[in-house]
Amino acid sequence: MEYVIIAIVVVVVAAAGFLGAGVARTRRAKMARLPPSSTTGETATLPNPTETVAPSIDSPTQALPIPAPDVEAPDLEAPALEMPEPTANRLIRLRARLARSQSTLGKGLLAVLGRDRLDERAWEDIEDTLLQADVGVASAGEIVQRLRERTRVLGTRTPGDLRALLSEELVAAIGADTDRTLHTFPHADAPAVVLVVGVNGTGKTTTCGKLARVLIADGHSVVLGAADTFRAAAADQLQTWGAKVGARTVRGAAGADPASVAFEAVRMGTEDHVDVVLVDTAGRLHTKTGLMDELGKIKRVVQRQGPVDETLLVLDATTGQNGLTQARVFAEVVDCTGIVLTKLDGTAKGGIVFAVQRELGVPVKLVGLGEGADDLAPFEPKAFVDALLG
Ligand SMILES: Nc1nc2c(ncn2[C@@H]2O[C@H](COP(=O)(O)OP(=O)(O)OP(=O)(O)O)[C@@H](O)[C@H]2O)c(=O)[nH]1
Ligand SMILES: [Mg+2]
Repeated sequence: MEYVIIAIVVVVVAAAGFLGAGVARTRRAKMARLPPSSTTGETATLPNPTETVAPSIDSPTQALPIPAPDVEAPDLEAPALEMPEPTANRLIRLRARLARSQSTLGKGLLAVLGRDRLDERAWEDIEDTLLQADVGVASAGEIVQRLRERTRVLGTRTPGDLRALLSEELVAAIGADTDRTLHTFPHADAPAVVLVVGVNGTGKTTTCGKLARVLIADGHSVVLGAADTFRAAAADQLQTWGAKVGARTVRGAAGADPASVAFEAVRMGTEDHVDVVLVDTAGRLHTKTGLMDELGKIKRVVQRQGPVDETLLVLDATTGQNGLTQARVFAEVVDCTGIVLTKLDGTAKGGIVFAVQRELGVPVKLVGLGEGADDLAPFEPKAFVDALLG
């Protein structure tokens, strides 16, 4: 009998020891999946407005709260940070991306100027070529008039001289002296704030991601604000861009108030002494509140902490005059300070650069020339015209 009791005690002790080891292993596995407390490129998530729990938006150096045992911490492995390409002369390096516009607009113009006689018909053909490339009636008329006048006065005839004149006139029509500086320099006690707005699908989120890379390549630190809470995937998309270059993303729960996300992004940027906060916004909404009201609110709420330094309007170059009409509505409501013209690589209508500035009275500051991470270039009129004329 004694043997039986001793055997039972031994079995019970062994089983308890085995279970204890199993629990400890599970805990260690869960802790290993927690994001490291000092990782850059991490995410801060705001709670759903209906939640009563205080938001977990601590600075990266603060200890993270221990998760409830039944909550799986997301697998956030620290990615190897990419080093974006320097931005100097990007447009020159990406000039081949303008091939479609070059072969219609550039080659078309040079072919007419190369004719034996520059008669009435020739000037009409030049104007038509400009119009077909979406340069717009007013700009096309002006370019032709000035070119015509100067060739007459100067008696220019050689192809080389005509090309130089054409180039000068195109650069002048775009505005060689226009200030295209991106206002991204931080203030004494607050980051520079850039709002990115535009119709859905134009490339806002992509532009935020690419711009973060441009800024980081130029030595700035960046926080991204995912104020497009309309699509759940939008914040993920932005966060993916940010994580690659070590920019933190502030995001809210699906359907959260976009203005509160933008506010929090700026607050966090200020607290962390970051140089620039980039705020991505929605291009459409499913609530009754109009998109324009929403954008106005985002701007007002952000301005409680300091100025909005840039409001960039993203415009898809392939949508031509249609896109321009939609952009006009945005420009009227939010005071845009610059245009980002995307997808110039996918259109033969690069002339939209001329029309958009004239129509909206806002300079093109950046151009998108592809889907690649470093395919966003500061806009330089001379390099652009050189690329068009080949
Ligand atoms: N070829 C090309 N594609 C681009 C460029 N910029 C953006 N895109 C593509 O355009 C598509 C839409 O881009 P998004 O950044 O998601 O557009 P969005 O404005 O944020 O869209 P919504 O959030 O739905 O309003 C993506 O497939 C991008 O890769 C560009 O310069 N060239
Ligand atoms: Mg988007």
